[in-house]
Amino acid sequence: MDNGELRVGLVGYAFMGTAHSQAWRTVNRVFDLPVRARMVAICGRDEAKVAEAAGRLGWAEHLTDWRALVAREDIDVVDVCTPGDSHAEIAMAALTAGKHVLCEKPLANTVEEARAMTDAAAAARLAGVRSVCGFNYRRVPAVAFMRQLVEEGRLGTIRHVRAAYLQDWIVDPQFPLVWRLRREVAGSGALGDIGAHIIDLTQYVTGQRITGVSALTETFVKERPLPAASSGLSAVADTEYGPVTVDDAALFVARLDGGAVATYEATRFATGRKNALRVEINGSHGSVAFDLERLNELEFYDATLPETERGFRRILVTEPDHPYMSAWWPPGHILGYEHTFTHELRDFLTAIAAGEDPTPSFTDALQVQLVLDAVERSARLDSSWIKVEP
Ligand code: SOE
Repeated sequence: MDNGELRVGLVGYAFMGTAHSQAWRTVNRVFDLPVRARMVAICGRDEAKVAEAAGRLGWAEHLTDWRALVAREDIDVVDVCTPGDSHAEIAMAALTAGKHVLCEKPLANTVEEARAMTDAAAAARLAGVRSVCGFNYRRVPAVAFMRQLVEEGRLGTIRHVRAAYLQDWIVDPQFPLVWRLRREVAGSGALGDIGAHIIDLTQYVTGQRITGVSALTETFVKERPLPAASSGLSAVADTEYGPVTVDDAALFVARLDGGAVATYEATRFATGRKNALRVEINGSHGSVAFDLERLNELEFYDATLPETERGFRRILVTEPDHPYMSAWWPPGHILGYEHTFTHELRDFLTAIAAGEDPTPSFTDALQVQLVLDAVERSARLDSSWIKVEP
């Protein structure tokens, strides 16, 4: 840290790199924080593309070698927005070099890698170096408020958790074999990409951990055109195809350590559903439901009211007393997807300045990885019950 300034380097400039850049540009303009972030350098393999991205996204410099970025004296924070196959190497090198690390989700492609990253984070913590995993949906104000309601006991004992994350961007069998459909790059498919979000979100909101699962996964389209062949040439007879090596959909039931039972569904084949994340939690005193397509709202059913006055009501989560909202607009002026990343950075910078560990930690993210691994093992064993390592 230099004069209350944290100098940031970001690796990756695609969807997540763009979303994070927006948050780095915004965070100190919205929140009054004890430290300021300076956007020093962005890194990517393609020189022309990363140079263009640096200008467009607001980074002072660009580099093509992440090792050079991690070695720089004038970098305090490394933000990892690459595909999963490089998370472990980059994050561990950065931690070892004494840089605070924000790593996109899922933390890694395997439990082994996630464990090594967690060990590296624990060692770095001794030197005051912080690490966090980017489960950004925790930072939707309505989700954070849902957690508050659970913590305050407004739902009583939680019995049911119902979570679904539905997309449809690969329904077309001619959609190319992009990196997210290759196991060696992405680790898994819908499971790790979007299933990881609902695993983290439900555990965060309920404060309960998944202890065991019974799962099934499916890959509906087993071969797809290779990306190079798919641009305009996909109809020609010699189009080359490659195998899809990840799941298109993953479904599982689970038990949580507080006694709740849960269902999870993650799919990229829910035709018409673009990015539909829905979670419902039922407790002895009430229920809450959240829907990402209406992310400023929370449905709340309070079973402690007289029977004649009960019913799901819609809370618009935009009051100054709602999480994160006091820094934004007057009540009723709603937020969107990108704000979750700004809130993530607000919490990360606040924790660094306070000398505290931000959440979700790499340990929390390792636990999500253990659930992902249990789901895959269960699916391979005809949906047998698989316990998740505590
Ligand atoms: C995949 O389509 C994806 O972009 C995820 O990788 C993100 O984590 C999720 O927020 C939206 O969907």
